[in-house]
Amino acid sequence: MVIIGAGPAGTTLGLMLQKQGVDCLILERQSRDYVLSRIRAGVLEWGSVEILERLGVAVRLHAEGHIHKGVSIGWAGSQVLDVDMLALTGKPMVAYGQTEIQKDLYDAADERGLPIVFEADVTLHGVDSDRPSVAYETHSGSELVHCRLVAGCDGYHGVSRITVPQEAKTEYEKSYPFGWMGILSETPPLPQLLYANNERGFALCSERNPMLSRYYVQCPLDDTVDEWPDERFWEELLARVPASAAERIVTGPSIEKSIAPLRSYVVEPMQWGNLYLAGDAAHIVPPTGAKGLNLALSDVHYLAEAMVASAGGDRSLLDGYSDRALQRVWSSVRFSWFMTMLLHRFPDQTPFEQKTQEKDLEYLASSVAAQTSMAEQYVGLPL
Ligand code: RFL
Ligand code: PHB
Repeated sequence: MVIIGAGPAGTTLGLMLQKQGVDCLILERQSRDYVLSRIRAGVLEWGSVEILERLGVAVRLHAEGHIHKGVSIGWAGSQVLDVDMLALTGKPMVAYGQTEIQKDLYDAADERGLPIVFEADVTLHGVDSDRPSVAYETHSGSELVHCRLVAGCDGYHGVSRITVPQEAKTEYEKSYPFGWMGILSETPPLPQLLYANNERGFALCSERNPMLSRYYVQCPLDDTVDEWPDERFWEELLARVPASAAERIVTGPSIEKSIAPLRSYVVEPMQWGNLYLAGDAAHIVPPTGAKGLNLALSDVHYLAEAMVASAGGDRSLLDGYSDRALQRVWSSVRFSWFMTMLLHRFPDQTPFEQKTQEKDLEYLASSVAAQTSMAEQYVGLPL
């Protein structure tokens, strides 16, 4: 097998296949240091924790990850709702940065001799035939690898999905008219994740570890990082969260700052010939539901099972991979869209839409059934 992309999806898939005795090679466009420097997700579903446990890469996650039993939602200035996901569903979430997961996955790959070629310029050939091949060029020359199956785990901007001809795929897309300006700061975080819907826009308080906080504020799509000096960021964040949270937030210099656009995207089917797409290569969700990384892990859970069965001669799981994965993908796409619509202020929001959004939040606060519905999707539907 050849796996394109050594992000969380590709590296996890490689380790899963290797564990089952299936040979594979991973090709990554960027350098190892570059991949490890990207600041992304922070919240893991319990199902994702179990996937990493089964793979034997969760020792540091358990030692350093922070179990969260719920999240808080602030709205209408001072209202705060604590959704106790653990009490409502029996499952907690774990805050553990994607960067740390990626480090653990690369360390396991090194120890177990899983080959990853970094800084590889990849092209795919004949993936719709029985003899796919992958050509790649690195600083040390060019190679051509023949294989049975190709896994496209190369994210939204990779080569895999664009190799699938337009007539063989259907794309579903929604973009949102804002982005998230995110910072990391070496300050103690709030004890619980806090999402805030405020008239100035959305804000999120999250964490990476007891001395590293991650904060986001909704910003216009065309804003640049230069327009957000630390003072402006903190002022805006503190104005958007309820006063009870603002007085507990410890501010400090940012050590990382970036802006991400929000979009929902799904390609169907997630396979073409002998090419199988997984993770962000096949779908993107806005980060509001904390689902992207979790979906990448559930896709490769299904894909590894299918690839292992096919190595033993049974192709039925491979043939059904896309249908199976898309069930979970669309649940998370819907939930992430719902959370995005509930918690952000839209530039063209009418007073009517504003009123219905407020009513949604009031209903959530007053109904255990509504909170249970949110909780069961936030902690993750079963695999
Ligand atoms: P990745 O991580 O993009 O990895 C793909 C890898 O493929 C490489 N690549 C190529 N390699 C070879 N040839 C090519 N032509 C290639 N083109 C690209 C890339 O360099 C890269 O290394 O996709 P993957 O593995 O599917 O993992 C997906 C997750 O990274 C992503 O969904 C999450 O980060 C999304 N996300 C969150 N997900 C969660 O589950 N919980 C969260 O709390 C959460 N918060 C977030 C997020 C994403 C964010 N941003 C920046 C979009 C918060 C933010 C702000
Ligand atoms: C994060 O910690 O980066 C994070 C947490 C929750 C989200 C999105 C991002 O919904």
